Amino acid sequence: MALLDILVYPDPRLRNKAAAVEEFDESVTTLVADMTETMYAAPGIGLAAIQVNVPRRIIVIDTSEDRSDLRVFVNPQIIEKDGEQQIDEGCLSLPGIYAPVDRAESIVVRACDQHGEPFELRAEGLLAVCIQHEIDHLDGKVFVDYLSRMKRDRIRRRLEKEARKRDVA
Ligand code: GNR
Ligand code: NI
Repeated sequence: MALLDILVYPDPRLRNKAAAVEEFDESVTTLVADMTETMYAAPGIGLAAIQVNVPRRIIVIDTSEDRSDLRVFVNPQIIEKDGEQQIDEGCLSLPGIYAPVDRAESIVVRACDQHGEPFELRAEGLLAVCIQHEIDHLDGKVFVDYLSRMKRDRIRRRLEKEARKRDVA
């Protein structure tokens, strides 16, 4: 297992679009194990492969309190969306930034696990938000894209300033 580096906004590599997994080989199970370790260590409730600079359609999520409910989504597709909800979202690629985003309240997602086994899942609430947030990453999108240009610019300047401080230290 290995801890992976998480890209920080506005890193242009967060704009890469992830390609579907075609072959469920050891590279997939190894990446899932490393992403899981990285998500729990961060700590976060989800992680998309794009955030660790691997442009493949792979997501890990655990929204449980006691970190006992790992879910793996390979090639996820939302096939149904219903209702609306808005919660303050955060992102491991935007440390310290939180803002509300409009999302579907309930979704049905079709995906495969890390071994290529297909499944469908109905999700609501925080899990549904997290799945939508992670699939956005796979399409090169981050949640601040839904905010106004002014708010996004302010966030970008703040994170750039913090990155400069880190480089000097
Ligand atoms: O850890 C995370 N928390 C979170 C909170 C509200 C909505 C979405 C998320 S996902 C985020 C981890 C992350 O950046 N995944 O891409
Ligand atoms: Ni994120």
